[in-house]
Amino acid sequence: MDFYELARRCATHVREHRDEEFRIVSHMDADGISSCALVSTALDRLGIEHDYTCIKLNEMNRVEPADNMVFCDLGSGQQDQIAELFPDSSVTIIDHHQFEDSLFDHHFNPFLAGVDGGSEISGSGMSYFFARALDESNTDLAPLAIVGAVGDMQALWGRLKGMNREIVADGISRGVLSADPDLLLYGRFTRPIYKSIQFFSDPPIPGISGSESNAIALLSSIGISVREDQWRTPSDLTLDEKQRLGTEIIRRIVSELPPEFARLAPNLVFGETYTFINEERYSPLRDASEFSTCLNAAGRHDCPDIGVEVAKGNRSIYYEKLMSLVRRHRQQLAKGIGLIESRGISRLSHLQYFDGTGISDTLVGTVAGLVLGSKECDPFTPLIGYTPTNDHMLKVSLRCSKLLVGRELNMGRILHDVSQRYDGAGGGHAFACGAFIPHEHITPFLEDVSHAVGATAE
Ligand SMILES: [Mn+2]
Repeated sequence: MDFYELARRCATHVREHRDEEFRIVSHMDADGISSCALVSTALDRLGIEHDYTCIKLNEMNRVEPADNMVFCDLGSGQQDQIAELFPDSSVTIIDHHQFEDSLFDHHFNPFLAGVDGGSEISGSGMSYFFARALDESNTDLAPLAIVGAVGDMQALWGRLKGMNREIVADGISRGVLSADPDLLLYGRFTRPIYKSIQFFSDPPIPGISGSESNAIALLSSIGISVREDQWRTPSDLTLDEKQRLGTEIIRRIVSELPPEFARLAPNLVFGETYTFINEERYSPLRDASEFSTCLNAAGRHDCPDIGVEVAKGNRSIYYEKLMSLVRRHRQQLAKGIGLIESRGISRLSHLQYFDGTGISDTLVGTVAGLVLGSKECDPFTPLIGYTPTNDHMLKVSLRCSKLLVGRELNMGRILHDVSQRYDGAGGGHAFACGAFIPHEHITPFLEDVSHAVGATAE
């Protein structure tokens, strides 16, 4: 089935019901929040009355039915449940996840059109194409689709691909975004350049990652000043300075990298960055990746609606609230890291892990990612953190270097397979994934994961 035709069908369906009430149901992560904001804005512009709710995947049974329901960034894999819970609603599904059978007539999913929803288009990308089918002039919403794609890690090797490229092109010609060859440093508009280098950790820069003074020394050794009137951010660097800095970072990384990784390392240093031109000069919302982190923080702290409102362009009070959630997020992560530093990291032959009891199950994965970049860890061995959930299971979160993915390691698949053996469930991305398993199985579970990693390394 043609991709655009699928979008048109859903759009026509929604237009036909425009005088009725609508409810948007979306996922609680950055992609889901962006999706929700996109669809909600498109409905607003048509004068369609609606409300919205962003949920966790296991919360579908808490959603109240409405005459018309639009599910985004979820639903394709929950069609049986949706049919059962909302028998009297007219249902539209806009999603990018894999599914078995399509039960609904108004189902917009890339896999129906032979497009890979894992790497080429996100939930918010699908929502964008739906919004564009509703009204061609909705191309000004392209930045939200890019936020979701980046949040769903679709720029894994430094650059968006597939259908995402069409959105980038739309955004550029509409004058709302720019896509530029750049250094892949986090905090392009908000951090002093030396901080961005200090926190660069995949792969680590020998002697530099984790050390503020060495990061400053690196910059001065290649003649880049860290301060003018105020601290310079990565975005303040000239193209020539960026090239010099990137080349030096790669040189240092490669000097201590196992040779099989050396070929891939430049793709984690140089890539493409996405700038939202209409956002203020030093706002975190100006960069796709930081915007997505802000929305993520809103979701993880149970305030997805604040993220949706900011993404819809409602700034002032919502922006202030979002920034305070981001600050709370950072504080809790720092507390989590401190906890793990005092507790220490344990090791198996091909896995490292920590007991994250005391860290919330929505944050343990992010903490694992940050701890993996610290001196306590081997950067090229996957790291697991686990913590109890409210329903008496253990949440297991795993992070590993993207360079391992380049060597054909898919941790999402490994966690999926191993968790099934222990009455659990899991999956996710190749380098960032998780599982839920019963407490009593944690020790053999970790041993099996370690064993599975060892098996792929041989
Ligand atoms: Mn998604």
